[in-house]
Amino acid sequence: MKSIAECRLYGIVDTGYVERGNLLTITSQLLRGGVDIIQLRAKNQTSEEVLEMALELAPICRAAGIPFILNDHPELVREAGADGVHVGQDDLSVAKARHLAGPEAIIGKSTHSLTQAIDAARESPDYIGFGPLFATPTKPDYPPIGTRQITTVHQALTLPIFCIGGIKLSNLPAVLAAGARRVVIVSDLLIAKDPAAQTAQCRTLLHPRGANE
Ligand code: 3NM
Repeated sequence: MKSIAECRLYGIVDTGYVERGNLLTITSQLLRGGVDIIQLRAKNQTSEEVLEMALELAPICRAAGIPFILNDHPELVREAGADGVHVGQDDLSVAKARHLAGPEAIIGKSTHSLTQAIDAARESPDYIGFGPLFATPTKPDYPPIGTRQITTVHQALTLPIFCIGGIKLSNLPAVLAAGARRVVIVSDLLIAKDPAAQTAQCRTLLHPRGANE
């Protein structure tokens, strides 16, 4: 399986955008396009539903050698065959998530400011999210933090940082120019006419020299 250090393009399959019956298809399209890591984000579904969806998606991610992360639900990671869990600022600690998900699990944490990023790094997650950079309907209640602190957060921390929030193929060059090395892209991949092609184009910008660079 690809290590987090190798991952630059993080795709989230969000049930706010993808109907139940399309989950497997869209996940395959993201994988075909060359996404490096995938998360299942199902904010309005029960644990049972999340488990059922995860059990469908985990095998195709595993077959592709791509880490499969659950948003919340650390207690389901092992049963779902997932590789890790992503927790928010208001969720349980990284240590608690690791305890529930298992010692091998990848643990990610959301941060929404430089201070939160520095505090989160002290909890030793495997990566952090940093955003939202721009206003986004996917997470509407969070004030955008812009791109000015991207360089600073990379100077301050050594762990992998995935910039997130309103990132699209169209603004990805500017986000990279502002110092981002890794990004999460949700709606721009999911609502694209051709999600695999959109993913592939984003991937080319993030891995300019090829596969694992
Ligand atoms: N977390 P899109 S922003 C799920 O800042 C999520 O922590 C964010 O979706 C954070 O690519 C976000 O469609 C939404 O803007 C990202």
